[in-house]
Amino acid sequence: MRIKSLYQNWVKWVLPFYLFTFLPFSVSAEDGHQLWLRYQPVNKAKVTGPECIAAQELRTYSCQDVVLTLDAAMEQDAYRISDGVITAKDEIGLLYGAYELLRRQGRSLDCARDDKGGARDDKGGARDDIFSKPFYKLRILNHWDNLNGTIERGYAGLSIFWKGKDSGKSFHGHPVFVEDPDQPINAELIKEYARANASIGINGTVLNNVNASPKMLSAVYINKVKQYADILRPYGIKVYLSVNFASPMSIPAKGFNGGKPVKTADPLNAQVKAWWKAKAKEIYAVIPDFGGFLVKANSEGQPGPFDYKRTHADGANMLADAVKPYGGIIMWRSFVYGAAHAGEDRVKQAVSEFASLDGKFRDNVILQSKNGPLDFQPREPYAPIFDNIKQTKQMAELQITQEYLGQSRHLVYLAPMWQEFFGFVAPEKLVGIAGVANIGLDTNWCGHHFSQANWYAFGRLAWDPRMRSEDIANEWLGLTFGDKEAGRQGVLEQLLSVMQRSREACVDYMMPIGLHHIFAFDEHYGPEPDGYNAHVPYEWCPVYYHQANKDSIGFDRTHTGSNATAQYREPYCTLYDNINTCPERYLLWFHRVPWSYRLKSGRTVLEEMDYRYTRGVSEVEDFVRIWNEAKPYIDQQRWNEVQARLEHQLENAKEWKKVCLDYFGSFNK
Ligand code: GCV
Repeated sequence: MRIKSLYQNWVKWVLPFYLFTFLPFSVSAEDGHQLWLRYQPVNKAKVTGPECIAAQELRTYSCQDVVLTLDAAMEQDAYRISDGVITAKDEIGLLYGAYELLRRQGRSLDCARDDKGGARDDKGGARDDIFSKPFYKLRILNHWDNLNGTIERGYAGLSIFWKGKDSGKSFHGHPVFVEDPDQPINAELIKEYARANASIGINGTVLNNVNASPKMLSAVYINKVKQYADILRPYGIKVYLSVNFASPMSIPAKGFNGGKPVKTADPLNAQVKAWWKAKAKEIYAVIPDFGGFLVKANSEGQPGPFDYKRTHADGANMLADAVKPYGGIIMWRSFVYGAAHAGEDRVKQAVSEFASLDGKFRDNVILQSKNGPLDFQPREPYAPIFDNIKQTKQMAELQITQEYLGQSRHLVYLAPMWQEFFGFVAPEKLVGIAGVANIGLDTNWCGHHFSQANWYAFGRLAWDPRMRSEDIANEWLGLTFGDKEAGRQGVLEQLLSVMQRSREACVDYMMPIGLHHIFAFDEHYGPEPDGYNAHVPYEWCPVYYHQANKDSIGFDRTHTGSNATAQYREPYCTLYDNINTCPERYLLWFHRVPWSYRLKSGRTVLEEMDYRYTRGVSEVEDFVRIWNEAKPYIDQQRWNEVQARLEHQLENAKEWKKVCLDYFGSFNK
């Protein structure tokens, strides 16, 4: 009784009061699952032309009538939008054009400004005569997803592709998962994933970790890959797999040697070659447009051609020959250290291992290299392998998942960092781009709502690496938080400033003036500048990278030290080698300096650190302030979730500052 009367009173008095008072300012509930595709169905556009996904999308969401036309003379994936007509070579080009149209319309989130049809302002819908084509043919996500459902460096839950089951065992208090190939795939979720990727032009996906299990190539998993390929194909997305170089030693290949594995993985062995050919045939029989293989070989314990005294070229070419008849490619990673050149400065090892092999790779082999020579640090100079390889095709590997940039707990927008990279490595040098995905089963896909911006930015830059990070952020903010209301526009400008400043802030509060890899062991999240462990390779220890002692700090990579500077093209070789011309953002990366050294600011090294760490912290304080002020304009759930993470980021930034200044200060009494 009591509950009923409370309810009646609430409906009679409280609800109308609430509606009257708050509705004009309220924003609908959102959990972020829709990403930047928060279009509301309009269902009023007449769409003519071939019946395809583009037509369905436009019919549902477009505010204007659209004609779709095919033109066989157009380049693959390019589209033209002119006067309500989208033209492309095929249905995938039409789909890209449709998403561009919706993107323009979506920035205002309604049709109000377009009711009369025709051209709209620069935020709105169709502008006459848009022509666009992708800069790269290969725009590929790399998922570091394991077959047991976990994700290496994944911060947004378990894998969307692979499911495991609890083994009943635990490791350090965490349950141990094992593979469970019998579990069905989540077709609906994968379709949403496909749609999101197609909307930003991504056209390939590597479905498993580069630390690959040989089981990936077993029949049961190939069957699953086929199911994924069938869902992704209509969205223009090819599937690729990471392969374990020693797979022939443990997995049968259809039609090969009665299902028996081979005793070796030596790339020059005839049986091994035949095994890979049989495996390629088995895959292509069920996935005719399979993209090819990604390989991590002789790196961090993975098997590879060195195990048989063969070269990377021997290994890559053997695989290339196996997939060549089907149009497949091999993406061979240059992220190697500790094998053939163990003991050498780690940042030099890729060039040492690959430079002499340049020109020796098949034409369907692409060398895939991380943007920096070390490992996705908040700031690194560009990787000089891009200067040293001239005759072999190259791809850049960017890391969307923020392994070293606060993971999915810090708001760090990565496009400014990627843009910095393209300032050194001309986009024309590359044939494609790979991005290590930050996607998982979390409702909002990426863990942090703002981490979605990094997935989005990766796709947009893969389509056009000359896009400005600011324009991408602007686009994403408009689509993700909406710019319909006048008041919200000012807020979005503030958020844009947060995004644009966030990477530099992260560098400041984690590792300014060229410090690098001073993260806690293995987890790579918090600070551990004093990290040293005699049982792991020295280049996994933070102390290896800063080499601080009572007199000096920094890694001498000039001609007086490891001479890593010599791997750079001019003018960078000379510029970086000379302490007077080396940009101070790379100071301790390239130079070893006494504690008394003064930077251009006049501050000593420790004073400069103090200044930068403090600046990083106050930047995050400002981000918190801006987000708090944005509260009335952001839906509650997303606001709360971001707010909690920003508070956490601030705590972390203060911790970084304290730990690092205490530690480095202890040398410089
Ligand atoms: C997939 C770093 C990461 C590893 C990753 C490796 C790589 O070392 O910490 O998790 O392994 O890079 O890119 O292969």
